[in-house]
Amino acid sequence: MTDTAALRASGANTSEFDAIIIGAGFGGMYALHILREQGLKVRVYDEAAGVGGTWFWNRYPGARVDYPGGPFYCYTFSEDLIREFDWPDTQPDQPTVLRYLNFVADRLDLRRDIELGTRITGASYDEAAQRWDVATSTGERLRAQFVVCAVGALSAANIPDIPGRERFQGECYHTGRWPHDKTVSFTGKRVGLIGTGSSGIQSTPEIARDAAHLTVFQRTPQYSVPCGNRPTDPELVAAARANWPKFREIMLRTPIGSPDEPSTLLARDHTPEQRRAVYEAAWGRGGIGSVLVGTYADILTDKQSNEWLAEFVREKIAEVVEDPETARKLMPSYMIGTKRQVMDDGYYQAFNRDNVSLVDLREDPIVEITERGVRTQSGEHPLDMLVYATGFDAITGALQNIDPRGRDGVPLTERWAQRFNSYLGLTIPGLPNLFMIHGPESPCVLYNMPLGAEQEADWIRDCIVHLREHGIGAIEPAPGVDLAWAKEVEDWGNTSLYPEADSWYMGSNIPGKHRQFAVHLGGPEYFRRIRDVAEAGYPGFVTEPERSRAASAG
Ligand code: N01
Repeated sequence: MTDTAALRASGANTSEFDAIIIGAGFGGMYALHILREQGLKVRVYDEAAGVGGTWFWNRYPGARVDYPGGPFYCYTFSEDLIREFDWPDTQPDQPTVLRYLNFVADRLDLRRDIELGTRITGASYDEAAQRWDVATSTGERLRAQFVVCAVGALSAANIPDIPGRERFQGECYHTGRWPHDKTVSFTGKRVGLIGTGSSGIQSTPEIARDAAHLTVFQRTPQYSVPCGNRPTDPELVAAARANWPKFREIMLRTPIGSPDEPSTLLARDHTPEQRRAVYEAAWGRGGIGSVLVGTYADILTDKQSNEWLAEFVREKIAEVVEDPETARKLMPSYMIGTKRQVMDDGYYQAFNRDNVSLVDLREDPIVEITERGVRTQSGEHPLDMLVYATGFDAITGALQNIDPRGRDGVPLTERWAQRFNSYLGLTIPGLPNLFMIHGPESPCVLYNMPLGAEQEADWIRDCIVHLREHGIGAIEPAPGVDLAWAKEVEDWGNTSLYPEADSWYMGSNIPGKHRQFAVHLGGPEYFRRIRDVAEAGYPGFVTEPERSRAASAG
């Protein structure tokens, strides 16, 4: 029996809402604010002990915003919020972002409608009533016409199934589930770190500073660029505050929702000397946007352009890392940027320390985890602490963990067994009245995520208002539109080099997950596209007249 069916059978009291939002991060908090403004009775549920979503959980040492930050990685809809919060750095650290989200929760009086420490354990659609039955970890029974999944693209932690994983007797953490109720100390400890994506690379210098020894277990070497964090420029902040609509308009126009215009230069139009000067200038400024988007327009579309930049970064690694054998192991070979680009603050330099060593798992694979450490083919590495920086079942994992049952009781995991599908990256065939923020086939992780969440949540609000105004009780994608949408997403993907890499964008990091590019690359084109659908009266959707209105306006 499913959680929701068991609750229904138990006769537990039901709380009725117009909309239930799952997740109290950037997307969920904004959706609460704007749905409440429409007079809807709304409640947000989150498993965490605080608001913040991804920024609540990812509090590992060194976690920072890797997007153009300052007043640009935040809510953009309110000039008051822009004026009232001071961002100290261009690449704010995790505590600052979490402080910001708490500030917003108070400023917009969101907390009275947020239930923390409460996981959604199941949801099933009652076709006759046009309502979702939702079960929680605290045994509550909820009912709502609409469910908004703001569950986070990077929230379902991936802990690889390495033999002996349960046997390790030391301290053990995942970067994406870092403890919020205690301070983790590395002092005097032998620490093992598995994984060299953003989380592993950002935490390496921080752990190395205090640990007795740090062993980094690397499967795929990465290109990391300097993060270039610096104090926020007061003149830029003053200009942004004085002219916020203008700044926002630029962000809405640029491909990744950034305040910086992308380069329009092509690498092949420059001489090697000119290219070097462009790369060096970007390297000096630091930041992912600066190096990947600010140098040449064709880095992610032209293999030669990509290789020129990749070679430049490999040269930088060779310059920094003193031991040639370690430098060799750190050299990446995949096309730069096609796995999620990483930025760091002293990653390669950390390997010049006496207390840091690198194990190249391609040459010396992990055999098992033991009570006392990690055994690779060459022998055991004794450890007091093991840190998994092994990423997430990205974009689809968190939704599948909830596994909502739509029409005919079919669970999402079954619908998505062969491939995931959506319409507009916002809705799923067979799951009426369920919406996603940063779902698969939306721009999600390849766009400014707060700005993307605002635009997607605005679309969801407008859709709900439209349904209410027209006496419509249920909406869902029409048969076949998901296939056309998948083709559109694939066509956008094929304009780039992304589909050629083994990355979590492609699902390749999870054993058994099918290979499918999960991101819509259209950026502003995507948002124009979904707005057009709304303005045209929602073509591609089928609707049913409303049968009853259970929840009253709040
Ligand atoms: O996860 P990842 P992450 N044995 O999937 C390795 C965002 N983020 O948490 O590349 C050994 O990137 C895996 O190896 P491989 C950002 O979008 C943002 O670091 O699959 N190793 C890889 O090295 C980012 O991309 C910030 O061969 C195994 C690592 O684990 C996303 O979150 C900060 C393994 C996982 O890297 C995820 O980043 C941090 C195994 N069995 C994160 N399985 C900001 O700054 C996996 N690996 C905003």
